[in-house]
Amino acid sequence: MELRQYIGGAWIPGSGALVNDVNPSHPSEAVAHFYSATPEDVQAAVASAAEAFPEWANTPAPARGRILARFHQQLLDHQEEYVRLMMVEQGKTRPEAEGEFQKGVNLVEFFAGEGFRLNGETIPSEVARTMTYTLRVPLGVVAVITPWNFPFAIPLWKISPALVAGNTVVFKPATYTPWIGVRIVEDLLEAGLPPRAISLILGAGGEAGEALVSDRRIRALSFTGSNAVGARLQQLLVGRSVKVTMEMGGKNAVVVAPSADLDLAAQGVVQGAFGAAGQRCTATSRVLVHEAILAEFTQRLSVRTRALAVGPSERDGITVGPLISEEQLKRCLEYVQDAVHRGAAVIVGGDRGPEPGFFMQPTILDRVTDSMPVASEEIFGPVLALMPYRTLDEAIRRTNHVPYGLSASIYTRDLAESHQFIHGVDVGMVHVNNPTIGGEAQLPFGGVKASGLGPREMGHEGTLFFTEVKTVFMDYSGTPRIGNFY
Ligand code: UN1
Repeated sequence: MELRQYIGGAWIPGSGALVNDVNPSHPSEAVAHFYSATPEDVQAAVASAAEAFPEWANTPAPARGRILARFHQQLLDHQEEYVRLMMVEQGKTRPEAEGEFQKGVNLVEFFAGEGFRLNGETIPSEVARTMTYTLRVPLGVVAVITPWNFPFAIPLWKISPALVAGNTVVFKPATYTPWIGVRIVEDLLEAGLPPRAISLILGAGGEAGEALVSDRRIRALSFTGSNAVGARLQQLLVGRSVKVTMEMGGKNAVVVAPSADLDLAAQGVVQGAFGAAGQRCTATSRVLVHEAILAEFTQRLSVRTRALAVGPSERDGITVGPLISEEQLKRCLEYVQDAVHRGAAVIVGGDRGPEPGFFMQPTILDRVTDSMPVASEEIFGPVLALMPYRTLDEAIRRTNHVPYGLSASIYTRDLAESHQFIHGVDVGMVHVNNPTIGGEAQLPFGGVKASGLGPREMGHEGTLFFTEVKTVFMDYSGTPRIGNFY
């Protein structure tokens, strides 16, 4: 299967290098291939989006929302195809792919309704017979660059608000998951989106993304991905008036307090640490356990972790699929070896999986200290650092000691302790008796410190990012403005 880009209202092959789209459960199987976008392809995509902008911006917002509502129905009609693509292209297990599908369609459903809610405000003026109010207007061409770990939901949570707000989009999905990107664009077009309101570019490595972000015609960038790529894109934007929202790394901690329901906590930590094979920015990668319950909790956590089944995502009973690439697998193994070298102990896992795909055993490390890289750097794989703590203040301080601030969670039955934790942790999202992962379409999603830049995504705030405020002074007095209010 050859995948094509969508530029200027036509499906065309890229003119750059050949890239194989590989099944990470069976790396010898090429699922599809494509030819990368060149900088000229990218420029053509931006030019087409710029031409399409005025007409789309002038389409009433509820009508834009209705196209998204039809798109929502298209996605539902093609559910099985998307789920299978997430399994073969990304390596998700079926329940994980179904979960991501549900989340993605919820997002589209929410943003379709935003067409009815692009409200400005009326605000009283200082001046008699003058009406002052704000309008929410679109920005223009926006660039959407998305990662491979949520190849369905993340594009939808960026493209849907961008379109409903009246922008035109140039979308670059991750190199590892181009096919899902192609299907999303096909379904948008079938739903009635004007052909040039979206372009799709497929690129290998950084070239296409950098050409996109370097284009002076883009008015906003919505990016999810690594801190390294995020920093590079920020450099390309220096000195330009481009709105930015970036969602990057995490090093999320769960605190298990003495009063916690230990089974619930163990289940939540396993889900947060090893779901999606740990390849999510919200993954639980540290668990701080009160010393009084350390032995008991470690035992329950280990039993649950050993019960996970690693293997090809399509096989029945598999609960942990592959990592995305050999490179990613090596990186995870190196973190484990480094931690052991520094004095940590592997208590579960620690090695590759048993089969040829990019599999890694879910791994728990004990005797970890805060200064080890495994306890402070994002790993993006199924590796969990287990550490004891003594006081809640200490647990909060250590939760905060990393450069990231995406999400955190506490398992406790103590209400005061919950509130102290909520108040004390420096993160964008905080959970009580819940894993560190996940989000809901209508709730703002994102992090502080190195985890993010710019406004939150999802929810109404996610829509507002893709708009500008226009302040209107409507003077119906028929007299010149005098006084101090200029
Ligand atoms: C989730 O936790 O279910 O890249 C979503 C990521 C996040 C999405 C996480 N942007 O992992």
